[in-house]
Amino acid sequence: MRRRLLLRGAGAAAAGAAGAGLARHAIAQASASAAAPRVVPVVARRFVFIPNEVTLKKGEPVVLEFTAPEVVMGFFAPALGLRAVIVPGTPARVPFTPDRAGRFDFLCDIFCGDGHEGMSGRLVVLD
Ligand SMILES: [Cu+2]
Repeated sequence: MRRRLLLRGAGAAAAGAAGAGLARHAIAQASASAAAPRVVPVVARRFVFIPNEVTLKKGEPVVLEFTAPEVVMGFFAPALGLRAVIVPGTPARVPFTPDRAGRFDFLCDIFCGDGHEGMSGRLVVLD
């Protein structure tokens, strides 16, 4: 339940930050315009995120696109309220527009094996 709320909150925050109402958001998704957010691919494998550091720009909408070739993985950035479950075979897309600069750690929050506890990364948001 908490997971669902977090995801919903993150989506609403991203849409709000982009200044888009629901209708505008739908239109933006339907058209492949130049304003389409930058897609940042991240692979989650035992026991690393590749890349494990992603640099973003404040105010620039992105979609973090996670894939997990091996087993189910989690992505959780608590300070940003972002979370996703990454299922092999299905990319997990996390739309996100950073609204403040800083360094934000993320981690795998689904047990994936002996190295799970050390599986982490960082989003670096520049001004
Ligand atoms: Cu894990």
